[in-house]
Amino acid sequence: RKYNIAILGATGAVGQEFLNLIEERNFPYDNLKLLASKRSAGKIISFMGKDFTVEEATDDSFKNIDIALFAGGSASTKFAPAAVKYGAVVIDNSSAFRMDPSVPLVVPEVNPEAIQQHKGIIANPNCSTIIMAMALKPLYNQAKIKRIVVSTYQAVSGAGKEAIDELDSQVQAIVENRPVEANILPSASLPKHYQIAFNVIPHIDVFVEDNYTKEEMKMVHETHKIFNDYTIGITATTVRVPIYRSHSESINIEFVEEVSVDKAKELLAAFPGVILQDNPAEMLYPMPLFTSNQNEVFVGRIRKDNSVQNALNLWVVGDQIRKGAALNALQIAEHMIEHNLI
Ligand code: 2RA
Repeated sequence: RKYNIAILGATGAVGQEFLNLIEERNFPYDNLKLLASKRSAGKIISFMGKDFTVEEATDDSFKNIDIALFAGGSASTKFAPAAVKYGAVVIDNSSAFRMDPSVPLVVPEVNPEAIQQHKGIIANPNCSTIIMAMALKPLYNQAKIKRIVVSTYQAVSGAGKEAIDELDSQVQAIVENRPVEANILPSASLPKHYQIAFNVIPHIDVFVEDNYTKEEMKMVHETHKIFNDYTIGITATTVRVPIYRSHSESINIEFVEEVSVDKAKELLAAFPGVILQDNPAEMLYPMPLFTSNQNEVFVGRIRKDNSVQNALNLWVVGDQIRKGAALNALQIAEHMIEHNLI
């Protein structure tokens, strides 16, 4: 069977990756509708030898659509109800519905069973949460997790195409000894902006309770929901770094019982969607240089944390636009097709 697909946010970094992946994975589509804001409507995108004109999204855009892939942003809140009303399954990469009890929050390799509870919308977790969840799940299957301390090193792609372009232009300006412009990071909506080239910014999204950021609290609340385990202690520090596409994460995990380094390596190497890259003698460890544009999440630098009982340190790297967003969403659709859920 083939499916009628709509991509909302087709002209952004995640929207473009949806198209790359649909082609690469030979996703069974019949009709494809590319939707965006009024500003982007009219753009021509050539895809698989055909030219598609990007249309301005309206409620009626979702008539006869089977699967609506939402790249993210405020448009999700606006159009999800209409898409569901028209009978489409919405797979939404925005944060709008992630904590809604009636909306499954899914990483297909981690909690696929949640998909069938959907009421029309399935939420894609935040990129940094997905990447961490892929490393946690094989270990969590072995031993319950008591506490997680995570620090992230997040690519500019997480802040969209404009942030990627801004890193580019800042590096060019510095190389050519011209003044550097900063208009996007930490977030376009904030009153102040900082240069990201040759800098790191310990601020992603906006500040919330206890001077954590929304990004840090997403890692806490979304991980609890995905694992359906609200007893795990989680604390996060999320940082923007001058990297184009991959998010890196330093994760310290405390288990209720010992998980040896060898056991952890065995479990991670066997987990679908994870690649173990851990051989210090060969200087082998995950780096954005190797993980960008890849589908898997890469794990290395696995060490016993000798400062406390039953704890390990991991270094985890994954492509934010692929597994962190577009690939995870498309895999949810693939899972639904495979299990006749759509
Ligand atoms: C970021 N995780 O990296 C957020 C949203 N994609 O900016």
